[in-house]
Amino acid sequence: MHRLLPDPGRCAVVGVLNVTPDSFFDGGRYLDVDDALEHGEAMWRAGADLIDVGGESTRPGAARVDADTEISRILPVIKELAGAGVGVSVDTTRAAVAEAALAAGAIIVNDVSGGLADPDMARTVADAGVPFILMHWRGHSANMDTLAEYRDVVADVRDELAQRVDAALAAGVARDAIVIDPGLGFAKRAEHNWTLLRRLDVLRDMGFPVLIGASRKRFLGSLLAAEDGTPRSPDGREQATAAISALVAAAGAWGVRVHDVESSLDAVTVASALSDEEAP
Ligand code: PMM
Repeated sequence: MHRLLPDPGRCAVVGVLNVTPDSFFDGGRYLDVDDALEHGEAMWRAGADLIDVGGESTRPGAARVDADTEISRILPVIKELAGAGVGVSVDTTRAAVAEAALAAGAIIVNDVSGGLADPDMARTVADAGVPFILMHWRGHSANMDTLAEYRDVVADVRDELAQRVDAALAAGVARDAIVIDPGLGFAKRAEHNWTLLRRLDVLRDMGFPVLIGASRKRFLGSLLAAEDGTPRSPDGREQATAAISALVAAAGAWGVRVHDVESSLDAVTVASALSDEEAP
């Protein structure tokens, strides 16, 4: 495992910090730098292994912002958090944003496009020598829901991720710096997400740490819908998120990316006790 990748001896917990006005769950909550810092530090104190800071919403249908806006949102937050000793990843699809974030103290690049959105991304990450989280992605949020067509979702996601891994390696990213992520909800309908979660072994067999981002996503809202079909609101999806954290930890995920650190930390701790005969 790369020295900059958290390796806490259980499934890692990555806390989400979106400095955006429009992310589906925390959009608008942390646009103010002080609010963002307070929340980031609180997640870190609660035991997060990494704080993932993003400045562009990827919610379905979201419009893009320009790189300068993205940088101006996240840079002060990353500088302060990293300066306070917090481990920070940057959630961006742009090489210029990644470069600025790394210069400000981020130690990991989380690219939801797996390097596909910006041809300079993989080289930028390789030059910096930092870990690279490659998520499965087929297109920007404005039209991703139209791209959810698969022959066999598990095989297709595996093969498309393998192409992103090959491109990253070809650009000079070290093998031990790569983390893969199936990208739940990105060009995927609920049934695709469930099938991918059922077959995590296929992704694990690719030989890289696997990150899962299920936190409060739409497929949990539809699973927990009211009798009249109204989806459960994002605020009511936390217990289901923690259940997924426990289950994917038990299935060997390297990490979970979540909005609520406490509940998922408890969940992955339970999973690790169950799998460890030395535990109490
Ligand atoms: N999901 C979102 C954003 N970034 N990054 C990774 N690696 N995996 C994900 O599943 C993922 C991500 C969207 O959720 P948010 O709006 O709550 O950040």
